[in-house]
Amino acid sequence: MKQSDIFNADTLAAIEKEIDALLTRPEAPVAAGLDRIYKAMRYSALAGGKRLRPYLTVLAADLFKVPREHSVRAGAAIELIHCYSLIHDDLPAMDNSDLRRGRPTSHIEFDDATAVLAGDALLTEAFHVLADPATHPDPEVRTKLVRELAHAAGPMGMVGGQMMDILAETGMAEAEDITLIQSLKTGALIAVSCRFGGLLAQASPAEIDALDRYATDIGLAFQITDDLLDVSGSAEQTGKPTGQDAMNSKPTFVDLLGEEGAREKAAALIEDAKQALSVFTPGQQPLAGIADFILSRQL
Ligand code: GRG
Repeated sequence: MKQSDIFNADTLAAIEKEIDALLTRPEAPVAAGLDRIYKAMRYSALAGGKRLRPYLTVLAADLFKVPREHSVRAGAAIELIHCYSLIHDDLPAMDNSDLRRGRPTSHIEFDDATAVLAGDALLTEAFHVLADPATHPDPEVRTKLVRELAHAAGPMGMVGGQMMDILAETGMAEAEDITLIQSLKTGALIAVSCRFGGLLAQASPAEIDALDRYATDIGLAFQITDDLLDVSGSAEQTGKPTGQDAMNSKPTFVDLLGEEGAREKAAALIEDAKQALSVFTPGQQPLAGIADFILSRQL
């Protein structure tokens, strides 16, 4: 299944336009350093990518008819955090990768210091965007968005998962450990992307829980398909080096369950994710489509 079969081109264009606008350098003051930091932020954040996380925010918010101007902006803030994590993950001190989204990584194109700063700037800018009244008129809603994203991206979320992943070694991890690592490293940001739809709408706790269950399932399935692509995909297809998990001795579901078992687990998670959406009948089809895309994705 191709991304263009499932993702709406106008929605993707609106997300792209928002990220571009958010990363436009204010004209003053004139300084080469400011030109360089914006250039590096834009290089990584406007370099393609599936835009899965903001797309999920928009679709989850659509369930409650949240104005697109709010959901696109809130989703774009999450994408800035995602782009920061990719820049830092590719650094020599972490995965030491030279290819991302089919292009040289930030530290190769610029240098290590610029890549660190570009990541830092994308991270901090995300919260600047969320705290702005343009994201939502109600300050309580904005505070919840900031709090939930900080939690998902921080030590009990993506950063904590990345630290666990760095310490983990193949052969030492059980299914439970791998699930915890992946649910923090990759799953937390995917989960908050969906929860944002409910938070923007001030939806009920039951509705937010249903979004959370859907997101937790697709997040884990997403990581399993990422591991499968690392084993059987190519750099031309994925835009990043493959075979990295084995090279870095990273424990994955493919090690634990084999390729077939990992595919079966991903399929079961996707079925459960679609079940979780039943509370949103009849509006759940677009989110169900994303779940199917995750299972069959080739990039
Ligand atoms: C450095 C704090 C810090 C965290 C890094 C997200 C992450 C944690 C590392 C990325 C490494 C990786 C390959 C993780 C597996 C799943 C994943 C997040 C893949 C990349 O996301 P996609 O496929 O990428 O959505 P695009 O380019 O489409 O946005």
